[in-house]
Formats: sequence, C-alpha cells, structure tokens
Amino acid sequence: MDITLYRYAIPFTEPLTFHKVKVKIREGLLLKWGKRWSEIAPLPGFSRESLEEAQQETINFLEAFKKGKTLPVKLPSVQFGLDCARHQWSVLKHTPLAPYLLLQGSPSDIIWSWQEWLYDYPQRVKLKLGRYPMHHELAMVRELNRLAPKTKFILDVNQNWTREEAWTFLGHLDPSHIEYVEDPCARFEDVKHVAAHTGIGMALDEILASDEEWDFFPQLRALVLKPMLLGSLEKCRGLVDRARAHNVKIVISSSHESQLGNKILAQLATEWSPEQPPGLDTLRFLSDTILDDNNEPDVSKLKLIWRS
Ligand code: OSB
Ligand code: MG
Repeated sequence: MDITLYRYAIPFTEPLTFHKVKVKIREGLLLKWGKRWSEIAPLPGFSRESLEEAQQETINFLEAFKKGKTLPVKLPSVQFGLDCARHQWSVLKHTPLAPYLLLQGSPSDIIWSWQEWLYDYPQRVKLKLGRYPMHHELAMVRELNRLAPKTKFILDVNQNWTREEAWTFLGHLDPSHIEYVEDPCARFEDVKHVAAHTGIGMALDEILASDEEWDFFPQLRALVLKPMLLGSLEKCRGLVDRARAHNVKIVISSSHESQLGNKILAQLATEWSPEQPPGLDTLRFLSDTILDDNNEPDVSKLKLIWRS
C-alpha cells in the first residue's frame, strides 16, 4: 500500500476569527492512502490539538503501520482523517443537497451583501451572532426578516450570550423566521433554560466535541456535527443514530476544510442526513483551490511531508 502525507496552506480571502483566534491562512494535511484521499485539519480556536501535534501523531501512526503495527490514535482530526482514508464509501442513493448560505461579517456588510439577492431570497441562511453590539445585530436580523419574510434563519451564537442576553435578543424576534438557534450559551443548562423560556428551537454544536454533559430536550431541533472536531466515524455515527432515535435532525458542518475535505463532508452528509442541507458553505472564504480540473488534489500545490 502506497501512503503519502502532504501539507497544504491556502490563504483565506480575509482573516477569519475562531473564538478570538485570528487566522489568515488555512493549513492542514492531506493523506493519500492507496488511491483514496482524506484530510486532517484541526481548526485553530476550535480544535484542542494543533496542526503540529496532529502531524506528529499521524507520522507516528504511519511509521508504526509500515512496520505492521497499529497504534491507537487520540487526536480527533487524526482519527477522522485515518478513518476516512480507510472507509468503504457506499454508492450514494441520493444526490447531495446544496449547502445553506452562510453569512458572516459586520451587520452593515451583511445587510449590504443581502441586497444582491433582490427578491430571489434563499430558503435558509445561517447568521453568525454574538460578535457585534447586540442592538446592531438585532437591527440587522429584523431588517433581514423584513426584506426576506419567507427565509428561515439559523442563528449561530457560538456560545457568546448569557441566558439573559438570549432572552432579550430572541424576545425581539418573530419566531416564525427562525429555523433554530445554534449554541446560544456556553453552558448546557442555560441553553435548555432559554429553550424552555422562549419555546424557540435550538441546535447543539460545540458542546458535542467537548467533555460537557448534554441530553435531548423538547426544543432541540438539530445536532450540528463537525467530524473534524468530533473524531472517529464511529463516534459521529453514534450521534447520528441517537439523533434519529429522538427525531432530531443531523446537520453536517464544515470546520473550514479544504475543497477535498468539503467534498468528503458532503458525501457523509448525503449518507447520514440526505434530507438536511449541510453547513458546508465555507469554500467561498478560501482564495485558492488545491483540486485540479479532474477534482483530484494537485500535488504541485502541496508540500510532501512523509512517504511510505
Ligand atoms: O460554529 O458552526 C460553527 C465553521 C467553523 C467553526 C465553527 C463553525 C463553523 C460554521 C460552518 O459555521 C458552517 C455551518 O455550520 O454552516
Ligand atoms: Mg456552530
């Protein structure tokens, strides 16, 4: 078996901030396992491991594998990349759904970009909140609701509100415009409280990759899965099965992987949650592609790290 490990670096079109960590260039690893490709790309600010740690653990695994030994793997991004490289991909019975639109930036930028849609507004849009003064963000959401009364909004707060802030903000919105609120607060008890107090649907994302306890509650609409942060395919699959048993939707979501990782996630989304538009509208933020005209990684744009 021929195995090769490469590294990529793609500048973002503008610096992105992940939990106060500002990132200008997306970096990650691509693994070629026989004919199959996969990606290992921890996200700064979100992943517990750094890229250097992931690269070291991957090399340790590959060195041992070459000698016929299988080392246990601890880091989520490495588990995910090694699992995808060895996964038996099924032939898809469904065509992949287009991702819902992701809007981020200042409230005035978002309202400005919204004008481009004229009257042909998308069905579902995700807005990142909890980053600018609350009254600015509230005015923005209300303005978007007014311009596009039929669009359903996913409000992703990345755990930035207290429960009082969440009550205040959501109290000023018409719930019929909201698909669900993703991670309004950091503590699970606060999320549940906000849900019970407002009756608005909620989704959990970041808590799923943490050690915090969580459980299903009546207003829980979706689990947002970021496999690069969660780890093994088995762990992801376990969450998919639990969600299904509780009638909760699964939304597969990107951690700003490269075009290759995004393609793999689209495939998993179609396999695990064929009726849910995935959270994969993140390629627009990359200034270059590592894929060639045949949709295969272009090794001339990659740096060779290790070869079997
Ligand atoms: O909070 O969902 C998030 C991307 C990187 C880090 C965190 C998040 C995201 C996304 C991905 O929002 C896109 C999506 O889920 O729609
Ligand atoms: Mg989120």
